[in-house]
Amino acid sequence: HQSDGHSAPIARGTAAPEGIAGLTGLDGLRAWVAGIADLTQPESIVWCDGTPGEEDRLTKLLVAEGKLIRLNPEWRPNSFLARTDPGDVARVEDRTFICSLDEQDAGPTNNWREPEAMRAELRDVFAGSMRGRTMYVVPFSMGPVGGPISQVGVELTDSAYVAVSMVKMTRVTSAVLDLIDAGQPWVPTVHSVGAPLIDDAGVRHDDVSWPCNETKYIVQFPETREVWSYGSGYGGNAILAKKAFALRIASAMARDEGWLAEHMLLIKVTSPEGRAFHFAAAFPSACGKTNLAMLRPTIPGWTVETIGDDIAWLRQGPDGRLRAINPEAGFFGVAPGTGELTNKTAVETLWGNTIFTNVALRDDGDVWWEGLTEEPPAHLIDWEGNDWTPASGRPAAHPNSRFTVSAAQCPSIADDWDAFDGVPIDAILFGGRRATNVPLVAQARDWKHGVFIGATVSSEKTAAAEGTVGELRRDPFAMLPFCGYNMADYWGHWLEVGEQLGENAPAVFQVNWFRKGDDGRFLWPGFGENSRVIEWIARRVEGTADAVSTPIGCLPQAEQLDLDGLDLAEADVAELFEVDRDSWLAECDLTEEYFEQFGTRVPAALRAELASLRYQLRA
Ligand code: GTP
Ligand code: SPV
Ligand code: MN
Repeated sequence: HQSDGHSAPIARGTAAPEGIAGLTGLDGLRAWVAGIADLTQPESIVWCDGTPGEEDRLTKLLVAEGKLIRLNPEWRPNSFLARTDPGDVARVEDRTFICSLDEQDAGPTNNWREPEAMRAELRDVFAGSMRGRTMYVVPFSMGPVGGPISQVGVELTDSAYVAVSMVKMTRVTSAVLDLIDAGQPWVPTVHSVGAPLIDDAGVRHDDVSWPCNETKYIVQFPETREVWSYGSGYGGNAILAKKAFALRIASAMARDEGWLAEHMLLIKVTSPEGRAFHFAAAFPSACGKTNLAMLRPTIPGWTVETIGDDIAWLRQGPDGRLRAINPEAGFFGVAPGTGELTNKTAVETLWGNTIFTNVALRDDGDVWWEGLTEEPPAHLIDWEGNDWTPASGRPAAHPNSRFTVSAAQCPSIADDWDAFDGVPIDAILFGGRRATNVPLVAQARDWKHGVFIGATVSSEKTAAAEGTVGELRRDPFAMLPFCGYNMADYWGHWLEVGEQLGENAPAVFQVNWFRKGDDGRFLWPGFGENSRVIEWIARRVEGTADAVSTPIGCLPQAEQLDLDGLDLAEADVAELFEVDRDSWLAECDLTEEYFEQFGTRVPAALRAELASLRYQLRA
């Protein structure tokens, strides 16, 4: 694999989307910026440095332009509401492309386009796409600036909303320019909302509150480590440091360099005896990462602290252990369902300095969303700007409405959340939203079994991506929309990392907070009560909790999971842990069918795990 995207020179100022090959150092950065400006023709160029004064200037500008609504500072100081175009509310997976040189390297789960053909298309749509707008140059670090697991990049965007979001979500600082000046490789990302203010005839048009384009492109070139995004202003489509760089591009880097870039939260768990553990957990979008990251234990003596809520980069440290950082510096979290009873820590984090997108506006100038309080206010302006009352019969906030806030503002943030060398990982958890089959918790027998569990994660579809909510879909490692290369090769990479780690490999668990009874109600109370499961996992890591071996892994032995004070029917508890052999055999058939599309690239070890599971289920 080509791992150095900075080797082949290109002509400067050609304005063509050819990557930054050869453009190292500050001169290289300036030449690239000039080239993109030639292509997109912005009215002006502004270099961002992430200072508070700059954020203040940008939010004031956005308010003046009608793109942000300033919330009542009495309730929500320095906070804003953005309302998107109703057609631009989530990631667009069918317009997300992995443009590897070889189609097989993108694999069957990604949309692939031939890189040169895609470059030609991009050149077309980006030509003049920033006319009349300002292009912001946003240099950012993913992870502590200069850290051994960190990386730097630059986003060019014609959206001030995106620039401000980047400042909250990453470390935007001119120190990044010093690293680039010193020759450190950086990842170039280009974003345009695709709504020039000046048309081809040179006529200037009025702006709208949420500029975007019906045609969208979210394009990753894994070999040259570039991102191009067009037509959307929303979340993962536009904040390119996040899913595009930190997962799609970084996963390709990680494959080539022997580390892991994952859709995982990170927490620090401390036992009543004061022993600290660090866990990483992969759940698909809108399946509970932010909630687990901010968990408030209901059991005495345990504390859980937040390190990250969405993305983790993991690398073997000099001591042989797997160490992880949160490459981000903020949370872009799901608003609906976030309330005092479910995630009080998030509610407290959002006290001010927050940008809300697509939530409802209260008459007193504060925000509201479903689940913030039990009873909705009598009147609201909904996410589309229309009057709303509880009788309206539709949600007031969009189901994928979000908050953007700095991690440092989180009251449960761990003291080691931005540790330069990362934190040592004791356990990895995989979870999904499964109404049936998957028990509350199970431990993998070993790393290979853990990789099999990760590879077969499935979940009911949520509002975080466009499509039908509720359908079951496979989402291996919660990375289906985020893996920048062939998913089967990615499984192989995980197996290799396990070999490399040897006895230092973390323990692996599967969890499911979402199992339902026949009557459709959740069998498990979830949220803070998930601390009971966290406790069992920590005790397993420590070697002080017993388990029962089943075909799908090791389940807690009766009495070993603390259910004290929970009002759970015995039958419900039994159902939470039920391993139904027939349904699992049926699931094995589906897994075999799922593997089919990857052909011979499926690692033999995973086929062996499937065979072994079937064998044990039949026994
Ligand atoms: P992304 O930001 O899209 O990656 O999502 P996420 O994985 O961080 O999900 P998040 O924590 O925002 O939760 C999504 C939804 O699931 C919210 O509406 C939560 O209220 C709900 N949820 C989270 N944890 C639990 C739980 O333990 N039980 C139940 N029933 N719902 C939960
Ligand atoms: C997700 O969908 O997993 C998110 C939101 O965390 S976005 O940043 O839009 O990808
Ligand atoms: Mn996510």
